[in-house]
Amino acid sequence: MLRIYGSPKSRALRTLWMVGELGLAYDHKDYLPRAPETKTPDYRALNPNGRVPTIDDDGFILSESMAINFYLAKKHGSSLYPADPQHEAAAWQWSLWETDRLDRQIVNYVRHSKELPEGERKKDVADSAWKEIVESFDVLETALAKSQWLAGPAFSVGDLNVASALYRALSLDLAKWPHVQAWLNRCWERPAAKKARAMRE
Ligand SMILES: N[C@@H](CCC(=O)N[C@@H](CS)C(=O)NCC(=O)O)C(=O)O
Repeated sequence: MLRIYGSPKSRALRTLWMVGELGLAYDHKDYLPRAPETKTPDYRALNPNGRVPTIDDDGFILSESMAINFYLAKKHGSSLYPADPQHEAAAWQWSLWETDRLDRQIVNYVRHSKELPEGERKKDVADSAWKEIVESFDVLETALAKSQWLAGPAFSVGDLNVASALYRALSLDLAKWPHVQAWLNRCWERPAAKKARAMRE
């Protein structure tokens, strides 16, 4: 049995979207980030980082949301895992790129401009995150102006990983990046995406 550790209000959202795409049954440990359950010796044995998500797939333990999604798509023979090595590499490229260029930046920007109580917001954190987001969205816009999807001719784990990581961008004005906006909408219109999002909201 597949067990997923992590609340939909965390990066486990990405895993929950993927299992929805694959139609997998799973047991869910709905742990919030930094919740006491993530600090126990038992959980630390699964994920020494104490973070979520983590999966236990019949004893195979894996963390890192993007790696989990590649593993699940490949293991279950899904068409979301590109068969063509170049498309596969592009899916990895965009997933790694997102982790470096947008993952924390989006969280920092939205938290420090909207989500945190006003007294806790830091303008310098929001401003420097936004500067990096603009540069990265320009890169994404150029790529998506040439192709509907990030890794080959169809929606893949590459799109899922990047679009799910951009959950907070759904609340931003993306008019300056029309191809990013249209692609993000296409991805989040998928039934499995809507289902995962409903678990969070
Ligand atoms: N790169 C990791 C990041 C995991 C991560 O930072 N998860 C957050 C929740 S979204 C967490 O558990 N934070 C707890 C902490 O910072 O102590 C992934 O993509 O899985």
